[in-house]
Amino acid sequence: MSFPFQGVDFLSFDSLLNEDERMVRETARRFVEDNLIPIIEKHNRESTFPRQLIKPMADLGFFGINLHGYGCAGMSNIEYGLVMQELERGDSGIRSFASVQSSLVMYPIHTFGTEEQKQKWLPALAAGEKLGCFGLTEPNFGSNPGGMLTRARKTADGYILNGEKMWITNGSVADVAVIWAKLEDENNKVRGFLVETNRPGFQAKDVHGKWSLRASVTSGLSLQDVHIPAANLLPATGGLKSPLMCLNQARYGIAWGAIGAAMSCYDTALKYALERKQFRDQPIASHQLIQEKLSWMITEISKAQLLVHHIGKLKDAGKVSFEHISMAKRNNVWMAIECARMARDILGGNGITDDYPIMRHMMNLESVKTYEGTQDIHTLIIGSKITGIPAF
Ligand code: TGC
Ligand code: FAD
Repeated sequence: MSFPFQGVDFLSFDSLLNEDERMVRETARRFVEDNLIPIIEKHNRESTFPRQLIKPMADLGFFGINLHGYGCAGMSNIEYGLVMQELERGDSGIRSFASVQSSLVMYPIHTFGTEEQKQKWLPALAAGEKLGCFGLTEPNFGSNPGGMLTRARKTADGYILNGEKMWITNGSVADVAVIWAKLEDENNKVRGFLVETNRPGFQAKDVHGKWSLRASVTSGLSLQDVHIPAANLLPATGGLKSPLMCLNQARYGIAWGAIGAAMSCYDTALKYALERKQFRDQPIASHQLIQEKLSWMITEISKAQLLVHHIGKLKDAGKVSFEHISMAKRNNVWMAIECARMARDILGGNGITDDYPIMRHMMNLESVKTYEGTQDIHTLIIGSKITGIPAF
């Protein structure tokens, strides 16, 4: 059972939003209420990705939302964040899908691609007619992608790629993979390549048995002598910094998304606590220990909202640093997991079932804590900034 969502706003956060931003959020919220919430528990149980949502999400402009031109919506970073918040209030896996398509596939093509690559891919990706994935992580190189073993070698008319990528969201449903590889002919500099997934030698195999992000596709990729034309190199990529720039876009969206998951848990717990009665026929919300948990949640959610709003404004002004984004991702995902755990506790036995969304959010958030830089890697990124000493 889930309760209709009214929004969570303790500090008049909405007064910081303009009319367009509120309207975008309402559109995303309605989409999630009408299309995602009714089907998500079934998809989560069956571990299937709800493909039927791709077209409606594309029609609402959710892919490449903060990019300009080429069929993209060209919205502000606050609007982008609010959409991610609402999607993740539904499910982290659906937000993941949108993050990868937008921030990890469309953004690199938009930022590092040729005009021809942009014309070919961006309108189709924005319309959801083509899907993409982002291959950075490898079986033995996760937090330390700079150690990657995937290699590209120049040929007369293009490149040959060899390597393995692991934990790749959308891997087996993608039409195009943004693959990061070291180019042997350029002293092993990291470059980005567009690899159509139907090329001989490219294989994607799904990871099964996940207890987290069950409504999202996660795959391992294998590239065995995959030939691509020279025109598939993303020419403006150069060094590890290029994929890390893509991660900033996605991490920013995740920082907003995590608030959505936390809001869902808080809202469910509050409504449940007001209805559920124990001892002297009193709602459990009347007990001080329950109020303490709810107070903690609303305080942390409110602080998290202010953090991402400030960072969104900095991003729009071109003044954000990647360390700012690390702080928001690290704090907000931690906050959301703590909210999920407290909310689960408030629901007692009911909290462990999928009659309520809490346990699903909690399990999803375990992945969100790990991907796009683990909690501890973001701690070290902040530590490196303030001390000047990289401790990785
Ligand atoms: P390091 O020497 O520190 O950095 C190399 C160069 O890059 C610069 N840089 C960044 N630039 C832009 N944005 C960032 N976030 C940047 N971080 C670093 C840095 O200034 C340097 O520039 P330059 O000019 O000096 O060359 O590199 P390192 O090898 O020591 O690694 C640093 C570290 C550990 C922080 C980095 O590798 C890291 O962030 N590791 C975490 C890996 C990660 O997040 N992987 C995510 C894979 S994708 C994914 O998870 C998708 S999940 C699906 C979904 O989103 O839903
Ligand atoms: P490791 O790097 O092995 O880390 C294991 C533990 O060691 C962590 O706690 C970490 O914090 C800690 N650790 C590592 N180094 C240090 C250090 N120097 N100091 C202190 N502690 C350290 N990747 C992609 O490229 N594309 C995707 O689409 C994608 N989607 C994903 C989807 C899911 C569901 C998941 C789970 C992962 C996905 N990833 C993707 C990969 C993700 O980015 C990595 O899992 C993540 O970067 C961590 O790498 P790892 O799993 O290899 O863990």
